[in-house]
Amino acid sequence: QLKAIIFDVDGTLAETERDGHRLAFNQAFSEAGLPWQWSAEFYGKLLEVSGGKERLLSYVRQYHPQFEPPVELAVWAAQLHRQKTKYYRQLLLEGSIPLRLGVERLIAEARGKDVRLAIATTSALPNAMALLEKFFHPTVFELIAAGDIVAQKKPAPDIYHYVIEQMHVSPRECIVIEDSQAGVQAATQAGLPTLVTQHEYTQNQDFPGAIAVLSDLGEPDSPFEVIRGDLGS
Ligand code: XBP
Ligand code: MG
Repeated sequence: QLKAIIFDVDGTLAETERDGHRLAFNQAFSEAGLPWQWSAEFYGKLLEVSGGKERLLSYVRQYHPQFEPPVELAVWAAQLHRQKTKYYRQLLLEGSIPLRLGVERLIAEARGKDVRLAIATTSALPNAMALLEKFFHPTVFELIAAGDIVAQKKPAPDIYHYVIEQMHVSPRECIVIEDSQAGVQAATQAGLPTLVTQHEYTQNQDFPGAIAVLSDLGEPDSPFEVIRGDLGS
């Protein structure tokens, strides 16, 4: 019996990376007087590191090892990330990023059947909230677990362990919806059955342990495609 659905945010509820997080980072770089600009293609590579601050630090270490920030590198990264958060929230509020196909429908159906709903995301809480507040009533998700609430970000299972513990559910009574390999790794390591809705940045990834890989969540007039796996299991 399905008791809860746990959703990832970035890439799963909405395609936030290319025209959201990436552009916000670029705006923050310009504002800081830095000549760095991430192309959509290059950002796909950077996405191997989850967490915006972690991604930024890994980029600087790899591509600008001589960069000398005015303050300690981690402090500088946190400051730049705060500015990036401001720009990201603006982009979302302007309405440039819609929900993915089928997300709203599935959430409405789950609510109709008293299936509990929660969020498990790597992105910073203010970023996740900007998206959730724009599209959903505050009572829709009983738990929103985000960003630095746990020590280790995805692919570590910490965020999913946290959600299971807070909700007092057995992992087998839940379904996780994720879009990335790191997300699947995190969820399956916590014993959670996981469905993938892939997209441009994750279409070449493997999702070992996932129940199935889908094109999206689908709508009656635009059904999803099963790319791998078996929904009957
Ligand atoms: C999302 C992330 C986040 C976003 C950026 O992963 O890795 O870091 O890219 O958001 P997931 P922040 O979908 O697996 O949660 O800058 O707020 O970290
Ligand atoms: Mg994701």
